[in-house]
Order: sequence, then structure tokens, then C-alpha cells
Amino acid sequence: MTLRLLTAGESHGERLTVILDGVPAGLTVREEDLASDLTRRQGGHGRGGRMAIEHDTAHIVAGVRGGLTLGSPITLEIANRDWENWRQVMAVDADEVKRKPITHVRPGHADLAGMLKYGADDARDVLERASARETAARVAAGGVAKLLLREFGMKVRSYTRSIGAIDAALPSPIPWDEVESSAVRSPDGAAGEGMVRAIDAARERGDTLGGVFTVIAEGVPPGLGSYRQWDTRLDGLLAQAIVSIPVEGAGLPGSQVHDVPVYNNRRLGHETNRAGGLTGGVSNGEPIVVHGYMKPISTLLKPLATVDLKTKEPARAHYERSDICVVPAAGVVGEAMVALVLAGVLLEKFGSDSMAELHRNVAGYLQEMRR
Ligand code: EPS
Repeated sequence: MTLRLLTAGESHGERLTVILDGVPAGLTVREEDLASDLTRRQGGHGRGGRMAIEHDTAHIVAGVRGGLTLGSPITLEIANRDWENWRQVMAVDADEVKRKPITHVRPGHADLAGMLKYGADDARDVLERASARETAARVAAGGVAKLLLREFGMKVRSYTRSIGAIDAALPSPIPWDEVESSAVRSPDGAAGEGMVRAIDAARERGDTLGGVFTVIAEGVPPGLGSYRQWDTRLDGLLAQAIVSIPVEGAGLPGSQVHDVPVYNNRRLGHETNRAGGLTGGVSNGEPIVVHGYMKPISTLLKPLATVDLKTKEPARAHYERSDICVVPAAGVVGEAMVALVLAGVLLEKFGSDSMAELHRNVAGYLQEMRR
């Protein structure tokens, strides 16, 4: 991969660290450009107590000088404010660490599989890294990818399509301002209110809710990704980043599914965009549409049944604190992952060390296409 992302950090450790390798030299990146997505990720009705503690900001520690990227790996750090309350539990030093093993593994979480895999006897050793807290690091990196894509007129946005059993009606065009002011990032006000009520009802029951979010990338030029190999297809890369790209027409005949090409204003396009901007694993110039399906959070206020791994007796799953629903936040994470994948395939196609070179290559390609 041309653009590589590595993250490190435990949920209650000192900080999250991000290394984004492969960004060309000469891209303007400022800490404040990464702030708003980190704040958006923390929001949404249904979040738990942790988000009242954290105030996620990305501190740039490498790869940028005088406001411009150097072409070297970009390193970002996000502090975990909650670490102050976990210093002993998470201490690096053997003399300082305070252990209180968690053995009541949570159904649906990585707890049990991770303990078996690593031979751990404390689920804390697994859940700290498996926690969705790591998505803050992805959103910070995605912020850099979005800055790169913005230079070429690409925009990556998302909305909540459903939470629990409540589906949003999808107005066209999507009212993006309303999405951002909605408590659940819904494009449909009435459904949004229903989603808030559903989350409150789940909270009352001690339960959690999942849902579906949709990420839309606009301004994507045709020709990104490739059908050359199975692992170069853009739909496959996006699926890996988001898990699910449902092809909604799977149950319909071809005559009702495929998008008819049209030539308008010296530009080739399509009458419809049922394929979600991807044909043969390659961007086709229409907006790219990705739906992410999110299961409900595994930590339930009213814990599910489990087994105590120490006594092997039936038990109630571990509960510390949790969110009720994070689908609105998941959309923001989805944007970050889509932006990272698109920035990766853009760099792969137009491979360059500097932004000036990249701009020249993209402009030359687009000009050639219009002939
Ligand atoms: C998260 C931080 C976590 C959880 C959530 C995501 O904070 P804490 O565990 O301290 O409450 O709110 O993680 C999970 C729901 C999970 O199952 O791992 C965050 O920053 O998004």
C-alpha cells in the first residue's frame, strides 16, 4: 500500500499514537484542521461517561515543518485524559501495576477470543487494545487523508441511516447541515427523534443498539482502484476498511440494477448511481457510497450471561461503563477510513513525492480524459 496507517495505544493508556506513512511533501496540515472530526467522533446521542472526560485533539509530533508535510511519516498523538484515573491499573512498570483480573468475559466483545489467543488470564489485557477508543487515532489520520483529497475536489461525508429498528427516510439531496445538527446525525428529522427515543429506551432496559451508517465520497475521478488483482479492487479495499458494501440490487434483475452511461457537457457520466460509484472494482466517476453495518455495543448495563473463566461457573458479564449507541460516531470513523482508502488509491495511481507533482499528474490525467 502506498499510504500506510499504523496506530498504537491502549484505551486507558497514556495516549494514542498514529503513524501515517506515504503522504507527499507540501500538503498543508495544521492541528486545528484535524480537530473538528475528532470532536464529531466524540458526539452523538447514546455516548457514555468516557466522552465527558476526553477532549480529543491531535498533536503533530513528526512529518510536518512550517505547516507543510515533509514527505516523511506523519506522527500524531492523542492524549487519553482518563489515563490519570488508570495510572496504576495501566502502569508499564511491574512494581507499580495494580491487577484486578476481569474474568467475566463480555459476549460479543473480543474478551474471550483475545484471552484464548494470547493466553491471558485477565480480559483487561485484551479489551484495552480491542476497545473502539482506537478509532480516535483513525479519525485523526483520516483528517490528513481528507486534506489531501480536498486538494482534488473530493469530499467524504456520512449520515446515520438506521439505529435499532428506526430507519431514516433519505431525502435527495441529503441535507448535510441537518445531519450535522442532528443528535444522531440523521438526515430525516422525524426519524432522528425516533432514534433518540429508541436509544433512551435501550438505556432504560440496560441494553445497547447498533445500526447502519452511509459514507458518501463525492468528486472521485474515474479510474481509481483496479481489477488487475483481487486485492487491488477499490470495492474490496473499502470493504476491508468498513466491512460491508452491500450491493442493494442483489435481488433484482440486471435491467433494474445497472447504471446507464450518458454523455453530457463533454463529460461521461451515468443516469443513475445504483452501483455506488464503483464498477469492476474501479471508481466510475459517480459518488462512492458505502454502508457500514454496526452491531450493538457488547458492554451492556444489564450484562448478559457468561462464564467466569477462573471458576468456570456461570456469571454475569463484566460491566464498567459503556456507550448505549455509537452509530453516529461510527459514521465519522467511516469517513476517515474511506478518506484513507481513497487517498491511498489516488497516490497509487498518480504516485508522487510532492503535492506539486501529484497535482500535475492528476490534472494531466483529467485533461486527457476530456479529449
Ligand atoms: C471509546 C472509549 C471507551 C468506550 C468505547 C469507545 O471508553 P471506556 O471503555 O473508558 O468507557 O466508550 O469502547 C467500547 C464501547 C468498547 O466496547 O470497546 C471511544 O473513545 O470511542
